[in-house]
Amino acid sequence: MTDRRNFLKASLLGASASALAWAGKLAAKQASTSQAFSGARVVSTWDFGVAANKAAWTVLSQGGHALDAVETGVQVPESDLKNHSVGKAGYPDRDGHVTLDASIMDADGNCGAVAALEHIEHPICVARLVMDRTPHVLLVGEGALQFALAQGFKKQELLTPESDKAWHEWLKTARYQPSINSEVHDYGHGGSPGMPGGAGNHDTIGMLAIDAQGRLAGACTTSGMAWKMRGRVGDSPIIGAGLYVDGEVGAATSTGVGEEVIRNAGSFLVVELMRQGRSPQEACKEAVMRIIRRRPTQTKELQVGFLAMNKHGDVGAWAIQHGFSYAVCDAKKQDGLIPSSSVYSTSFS
Ligand code: SD4
Repeated sequence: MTDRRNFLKASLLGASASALAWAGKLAAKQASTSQAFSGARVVSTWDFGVAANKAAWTVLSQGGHALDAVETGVQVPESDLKNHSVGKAGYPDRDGHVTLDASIMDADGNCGAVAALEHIEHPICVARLVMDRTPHVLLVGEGALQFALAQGFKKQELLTPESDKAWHEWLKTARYQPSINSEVHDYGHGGSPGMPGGAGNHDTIGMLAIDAQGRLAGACTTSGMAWKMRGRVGDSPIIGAGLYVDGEVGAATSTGVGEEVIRNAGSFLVVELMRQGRSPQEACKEAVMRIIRRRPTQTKELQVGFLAMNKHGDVGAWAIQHGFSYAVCDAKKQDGLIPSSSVYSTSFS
């Protein structure tokens, strides 16, 4: 655990002085209240957001729509076989089924989502089609799969040998303790209690973008909590919980223990706080504090992080625990990774 912590600290420090200086400039920019929109930008949760942002940037840098950018971007971790918390190769539920949750939303309130979807590598694309081609917002389970297949998606096995092995390891104790894992995402460096395979058990990608025309959009996709109960759905596909976008104000997304986010309509709350005049960072902080105030004991040792962007493209984040990071990409810099502020400054063991 200590090695892992050191690795994580080193990684974050290694986010480098230049990233921090850049983050400082971003924060200063955000502090200015009458900031005009200054160009396209995409942000996303965790370190795997860097690669996802670059894919989104291929759309934004060519003048593409923010909605297409976020759909393109989050497909990167969905296909990444080393990533065990999003898409294919995600850790399964306690019965061995990989079930995926995803949502997508634009500035005008158009949105689509899928929950507990099995056998489809890119749930975000199915969510986009729920938005574009159905009168509904959310399809779940068998119905979501039926819709995906009817739209031409191919059914495939999402449980990789590596994830299957990790699941069998977990079955030896079958200890489910989502609250103890708050570390930053890592791809197999070290491990965490109850988490053979060395990966965190809750790292969703939430991505927010503003395009050259000032249009906002967001996407969120995850395999949810590893070893969850069959049928469990987290915050990620729930509009207003894991994702919310309002073109008049801004956008927000979340990561961490979804139950706490759902309880507080987290992303909606962040957007409403921005509507009342708070900066993205202040809004994320207040939403985190709201979660803690409502359940101070239960939330002491679990992670929730929010990431927000206002309609000017200013960005902010806050988390309960140390270790959350977010990736920022714009015309100046495509691979920024910024450590989020948090309520508790040290990870617990
Ligand atoms: C969930 N919020 O299913 C998701 C998991 C996750 O970072 O974030 N992780 O509860």
